[in-house]
Order: sequence, then C-alpha cells, then structure tokens
Amino acid sequence: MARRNFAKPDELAPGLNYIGGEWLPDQDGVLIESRNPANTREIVGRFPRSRGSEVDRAVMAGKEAFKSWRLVPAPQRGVILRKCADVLRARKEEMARLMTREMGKPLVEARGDVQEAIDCADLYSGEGRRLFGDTTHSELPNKFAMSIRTPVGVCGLITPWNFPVAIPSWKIFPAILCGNTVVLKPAEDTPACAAAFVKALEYGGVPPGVVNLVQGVGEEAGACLVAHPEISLISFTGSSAIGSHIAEVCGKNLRRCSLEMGGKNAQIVMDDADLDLALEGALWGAFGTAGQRCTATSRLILHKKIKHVFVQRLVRAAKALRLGDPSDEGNQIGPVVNAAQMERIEGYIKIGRDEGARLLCGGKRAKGMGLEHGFFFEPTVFDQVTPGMRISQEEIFGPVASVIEIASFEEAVEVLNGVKYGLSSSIYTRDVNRAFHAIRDLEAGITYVNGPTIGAEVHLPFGGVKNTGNGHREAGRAVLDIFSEWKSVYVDYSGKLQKAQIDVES
Ligand code: UN1
Repeated sequence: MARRNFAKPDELAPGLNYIGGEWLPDQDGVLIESRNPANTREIVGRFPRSRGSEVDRAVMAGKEAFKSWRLVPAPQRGVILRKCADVLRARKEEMARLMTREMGKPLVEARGDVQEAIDCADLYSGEGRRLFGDTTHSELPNKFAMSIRTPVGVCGLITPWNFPVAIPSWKIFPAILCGNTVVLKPAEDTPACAAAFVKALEYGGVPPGVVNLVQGVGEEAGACLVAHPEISLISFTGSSAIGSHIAEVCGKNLRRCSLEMGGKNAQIVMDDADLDLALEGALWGAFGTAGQRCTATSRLILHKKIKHVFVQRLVRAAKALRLGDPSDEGNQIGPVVNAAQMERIEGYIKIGRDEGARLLCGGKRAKGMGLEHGFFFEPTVFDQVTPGMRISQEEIFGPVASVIEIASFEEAVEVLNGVKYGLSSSIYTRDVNRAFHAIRDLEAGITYVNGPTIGAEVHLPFGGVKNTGNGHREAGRAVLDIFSEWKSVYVDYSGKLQKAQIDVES
C-alpha cells in the first residue's frame, strides 16, 4: 500500500499528526490555532485538535513498532540518536526562530532550548553503549547472576510549552534509547515546536511508529492518552493539579507515572555574598523566560544587612530590562505565553497588594511601542513579603519576584523550605561551611551555590521533592529508571537443582 503522507517534504513544522511514520490530518478536521504571543495577529500555524480516535491510532502504531524497536541493539538505537543530534544542530537556528515566534522566549534563550535537546541526544546516544546493569556473584556455585534493563512499552509523554523542544527531548531520547516507543502530546500553545522537533527526528532516521505525535488539548487528547489501556507509562511535566489527577488515573490502572510539576524556587543572598553576582543571578533567575520556568526564582530571601541596597539595585536593573519583540536580539524579555497566563499573573499582583506586600516596580501589562498586540508584562518586584503570604507560597509562573527579609542563615533555610514545592534552590555566600550546610538542608531536588535557580544541565538528575514530583528524576542516568524495567537473570550451569537460601546458610 502506498504510504499516505500529507506533509510537504521540506516543511519545518507540518500542521498534522505524525502516526506510524505518516503525517496525517485529524479525522474530525477540527483545528487549534497557534499564535505569536508577541503579536497575536500573527498565526504561526494550525494543528489538529485530536480526539480519542487519533490517540488510539498513535498508541497502536507505537505498540506495533515496539515489537521490532525493542530488538534493535541499544548501541544502534544510540546511533540514530546521534543522527538526530546532527539534524537538530543543522536546524537549530530555524527551530529557535520558530520557538521564539510561537511561545515568545527571546531568541538567545530559544537557541538554548534547542541546544538542550542536542545535549540530550548526545548524552543518550552515548548511553546506548552503556545502559549498564550489574553482574554479580551468585550465592551458589556454577551459577551466574546479572541484572539488565528492559523496555517498558509504549510511553505517553505530555509536555509543557515553556521548554517546547528541550522537555520533549529529555523524555523522548531516553525513552526510545531504552527500547520504548512513544506518543507525544505536546502543549496546545506550542504545537509547531513539537512538530518541528518530531520532523527532525523523522529526518534523523527514527523508524516509523517509534515516535508518534498527537496534537490537541489536555482535556481531550491528553486525557485519552493517560487513560489508554495500552499505555505502559505516563511521563508528565506541568502543574501539580493536573499531575495529581494523572497520578490518580495511573494509580487506578496500575501504570507507572513520572510527574514533574510546580516550583516556588528561592534564592538566598547572605550578608557575605558577592552582591554583583547575586544581583545578576536574581535578574536572570526571576525574569529570564519572563519567569515562566519551573525553576524560575520567585522568592528572593535576603539578609537584612544587604537587603536595602540589594533591592534598590534590583529595582533599578529590573526597570532597565528591555521588553519587546523577542525575535529582536536587542530585547531581553519577551511576552508571557497567552491571555490566561497574563490574567493569572495580574490576579497574583492583586493578591500580593491585598495581602500587604509593597509593589516596587512593574505589576502591570506593558503597553506602547508596539507591545499592545502581545502579552507583555513588566518585570515586577514585591517587597515586604512575609513567608505566609500567597505570593510567597503559590507558583505564579511570570516575571514576579517576592522579597523576604531574614536575619540569619537558619531563618533563610526555614523560609526557603517553608513551601509545598521543592524543585530548585540557590544560595549566594562566600562562606564554604554555610554553603555545605545549605546543600545538606535545603529541601529541593537542585541546589545552586553562587548561581541562580535556573541552569540545569542534562547529564544530572532533574526533578524535585515534595509536591514538585512523585519521586522520579528526569535527565542524567536517573531517567533510565523511569523508562526501563529491571530484569534479574540467573543462569545455573551446575546441571543440578540448586536452592537459594536453603542450600547455603550464613
Ligand atoms: C523548566 O524550568 O521548566 O534549568 C525547565 C533550566 C533549564 C530547564 C528548565 N535547563 O532552567
């Protein structure tokens, strides 16, 4: 049968699903529209708003491809990942430009996002020649023992819009390297980025059915994927509310599920810190990606001896940040992703004011100079924030930093830990003893010393404690435990029945 393929060969991001190696429209023909958040008059593309039938086809395509993909030697799977890395390198600039248009992060950050995917492909490509298990001695003579990693099956991957290439990459690459096949349901705000990424993987030689893409919205395609009986696991990055719902469904169906959720990350600045460095870190951590990172710095915990001067400088620098079209390299802060996000941030500004926090700068939508057609929000600093306030406790996901004053290191640790999340944390100090106390005592999956809360590298575990996650880690070698099952193997070459625990005693 001739292969149907509705995508144009040279198209960067086809407005189609990718199922079983074919680019296909949704059967219903209902579309979602992707618009540029810096200028909502510009349509980036139209993509299928898929329903259960498309999800089902994608899962079944994944199931079919799993039969042969699981048998491809891991080093060879790694070679395909290396080719994917090459394609991504070649397409880095055009993918970054598409990302900037679709979700609004400045071009320099968008390049970093694609670079993170390249790093991931490089890392897991090499992992194809490692994927180590243990070999060990049996307690019985003439018997061999080892543990090996085996794939899990078809993996459902649900990813957010804030790292629209990096996050799919750090799920897809380790998943397929381990021999699984996947169905990706990307965020409805960034369908073009997902399509461009999957297209690059197709070009890199990932066989049909190994990576499937179903565009759509969470309540429809996402929900169908989570509940699908042929899915072996769900890996989700997004809000704690949705993650908790996914965990319920997966729990009921006895499916593995790995969740990467909210954060309320803080940067501590002690009185002995290098203030120039700490200030630079705070600006990047709080306002980079317009604060829309799970790892963004949303609380600044400042020692009272330096607080006044630090806040003065922070406000001056925040006001000087250049807001505007993120594809113009002169601008540092782009728009937030959509109207709902804008309203959410505005809601928190009101909450902060009502709670008695003092607004030092920002706090409103940016207007004028061509910004009126985008979702631009001014970098915002709240002072006189206390640990119990909602703006101290809840994830805002926007360019809003809350300043909390503390009088000692112990108090700083208590404040930093006093939230329900635990993703990233940071301390600026020149005291090495204090730094190590922080490493030990901060309740977070990531701790930076003299660096901001953002900047995770792909070869280390990524994830958090408390309500941020459910005990898993992505990236690094840790992610392999999500995407593989351990099998213990015993080979008895004694030629007789040997009984563990019975033939030998200690
Ligand atoms: C996220 O915040 O959603 O450490 C992911 C960082 C990036 C990844 C962030 N490398 O900020």
